[in-house]
Amino acid sequence: MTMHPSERIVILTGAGISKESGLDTFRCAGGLWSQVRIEDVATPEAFARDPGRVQSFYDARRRGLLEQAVRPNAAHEALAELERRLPGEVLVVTQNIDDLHDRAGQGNLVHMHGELLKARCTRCEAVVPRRDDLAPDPRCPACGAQGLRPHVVWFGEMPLEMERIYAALAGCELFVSIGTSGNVYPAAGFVREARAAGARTVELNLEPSEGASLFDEAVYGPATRTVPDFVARLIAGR
Ligand code: BV8
Repeated sequence: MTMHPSERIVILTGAGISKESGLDTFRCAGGLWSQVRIEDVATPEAFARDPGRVQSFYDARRRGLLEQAVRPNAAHEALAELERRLPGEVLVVTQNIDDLHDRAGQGNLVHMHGELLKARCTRCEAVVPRRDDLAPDPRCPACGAQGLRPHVVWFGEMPLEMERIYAALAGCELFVSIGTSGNVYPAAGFVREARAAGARTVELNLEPSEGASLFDEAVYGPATRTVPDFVARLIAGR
C-alpha cells in the first residue's frame, strides 16, 4: 500500500455534489430510494434473485449519466482546481459512481462505491470499461463468460480501497464532507476518524446531515455556491 503522507486534505463527496449536474440523489424527495427499494436493486441477494432487474436499474442510470446535458458542475471543477493548486495535498474520496469528478480532472480520486462506467466479471474478476447496457450482453471480454455485473459496491459488500482511505484519514489536517446525508457506513464514520486524527472537520451540504454535530464548521447551501467559495478561501489562505 503506497503511503501518501502529505495528503493534508481529505474530501468526501456524496450524491449531493452531482445533484446540480442533473443526477438524482438517493434520499432527497423523489430520490432513487423513493423510486426503488435498496433490497430489490442494490444488494448481492437482489442480483442473485433477479439479475435482469438489477442490470436494468444500472443500465438506466448509466444511460442517464451519458446524456449530453450531464456534465461536471462548478463544485466538481472547484475541487479539481484545488488539487491543481495544492499538488499532492488533496485526496477526494467519492461515494458516487458517476464519473463527474474524473471528467472535471480530479486526479487523486478514490471511488469507494465503484464506478457506473465499469463492469466486473463474476467469473474472472476482470474490471472492464462499459458504456453500453449490460442486460442484453453481459459477456466478459477477458474470459468470455456471461458474467459481467456493474462494478458497483452494493449494500453488504466491502467498499473499495478502505486501507488507503483510513491511512489518509489518519494523517489529514482537514476533512471536508460535501453533499452526503451521512446515512451510509463506513463513509458516514470517516468524520470520526478525522476528528480522532486531530483534523479540522467541515460539512458543506444543502442541510444538516445525520452527522452534523460531529463537524467543527458547516456551510449550508447548494454545492455549486458553497464549494467554490470554500476552495477560494482555502487557496487564499495558503
Ligand atoms: C459494508 C453504490 C460491511 C450503489 C452505495 C450500521 C447500521 C446499519 C447498517 C449498517 C451499519 N454499518 C454498515 C451497514 C450496512 C450498510 C449501511 O450503511 N446501511 C445504511 C443504509 C444504514 N453499509 C454497507 O452495506 C456498506 N458495506 O458495510 O460492508 C462488510 C464488512 C466486512 C465484509 C463485507 C462487508 C456498503 C455501502 C455501499 C452501498 N452502495 N452505492 C449505487 O450507487 O447504486 S451507497 C449509496 O448511498 C450511494 O453510493 C450514495 O453515495 C450513498 C450515500 O448516499 P449520499 O451520497 O449521502 O446521498 P443521499 O441522497 O443520502 O444524500 C444526499 C445529500 O446531498 C443530502 O444530505 C442532501 O441534503 C444533499 N444535497 C442535495 N442537493 C444538494 C446537496 N448538497 C449540496 N448541494 C446540493 N445541490
